[in-house]
Amino acid sequence: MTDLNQLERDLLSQVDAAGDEAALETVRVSALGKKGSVSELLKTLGAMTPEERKEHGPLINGLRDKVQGAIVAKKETLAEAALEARLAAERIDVTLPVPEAPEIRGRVHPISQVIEELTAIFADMGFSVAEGPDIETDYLNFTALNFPEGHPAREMHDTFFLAPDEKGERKVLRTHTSPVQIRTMTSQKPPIRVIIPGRTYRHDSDQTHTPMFHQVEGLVIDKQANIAHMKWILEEFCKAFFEVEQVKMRFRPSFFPFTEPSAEVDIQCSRKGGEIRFGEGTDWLEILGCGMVHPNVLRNCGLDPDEYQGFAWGMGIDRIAMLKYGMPDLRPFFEADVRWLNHYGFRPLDIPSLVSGLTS
Ligand code: 2NM
Repeated sequence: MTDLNQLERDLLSQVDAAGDEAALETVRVSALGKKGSVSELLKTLGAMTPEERKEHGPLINGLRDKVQGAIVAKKETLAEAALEARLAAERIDVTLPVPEAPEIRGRVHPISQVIEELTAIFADMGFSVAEGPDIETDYLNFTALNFPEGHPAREMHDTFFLAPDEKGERKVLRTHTSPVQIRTMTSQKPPIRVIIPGRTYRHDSDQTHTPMFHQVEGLVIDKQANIAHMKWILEEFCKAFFEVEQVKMRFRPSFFPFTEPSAEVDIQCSRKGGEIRFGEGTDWLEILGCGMVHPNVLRNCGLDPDEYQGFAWGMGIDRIAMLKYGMPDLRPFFEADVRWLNHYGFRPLDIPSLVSGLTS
């Protein structure tokens, strides 16, 4: 008959001597595993008489419980010691930059950011945003806007034409966002105050032109809307967008088929060492075109020019983005290069607003 006291001392000292969790597991298997010393003893209970079992059962079960308890306790001690050792060995360099969380790792394209910025500015002045399709009818892109058939201004737009449909109608990729102004004037009653940012297309490609580019146009129609209102809106926009206290603007007479009178607008700037600054200097830079909406355009939209008048303007988003953020070349805008986007892009949570600041 096995000496239970001796076996208990042996097993408990083996548990105590185990230096790590692997050694402890070996001891556990040798005692409590299928063929372990304690398990073998438990099996002998089956062959005993009831009297023998009454005597030996509690002793063997007691031994099993004691060994099991010692192993559990030892396991905890070993785990704590292993953690202590790791904490002592590992070091964190708290001066390293914190890696960005996945949800803020992407970058917002400068054009998207600038659209958000100018939307915030014009929304603050009571404008809403309108949108329309990139593929337009010739009527909405030209005719309704007072470009007569065969007028040279149509050719000046370097239009992309789609193949004619079964009725012989040739759709176009819109050459400006102005067709959306027509859609707005024919579907909404004045007073109208909208801006229309969006993609536009012209068959033109060089250092400063891409066949697809972005425009934002604005339109105000009311009974009394006049040039003074237009000048104020454009000046407030330029100050807010370029984040300067004051800008000098120069309105040069120009021509657009859809406005009369028409003007091109320059803003004063300084150019030192290739850097452009607004609100100072003696140079001029053209940034937008504008004018009073032509009576023919109003009539084409079912508005009576004797009752309603208004003004409109248009500017290149890509161009004002380059000016504001000091980007020298237009082409990388559309090359989808993540290195460029990491440099010039915006953090997804830097949402422009006039309250928190357009740019932070
Ligand atoms: C420009 C310049 C001047 C313009 C005019 C209109 C409309 F529909 F009201 F006639 N929309 N956009 C306009 C006027 C656009 O872009 C340089």
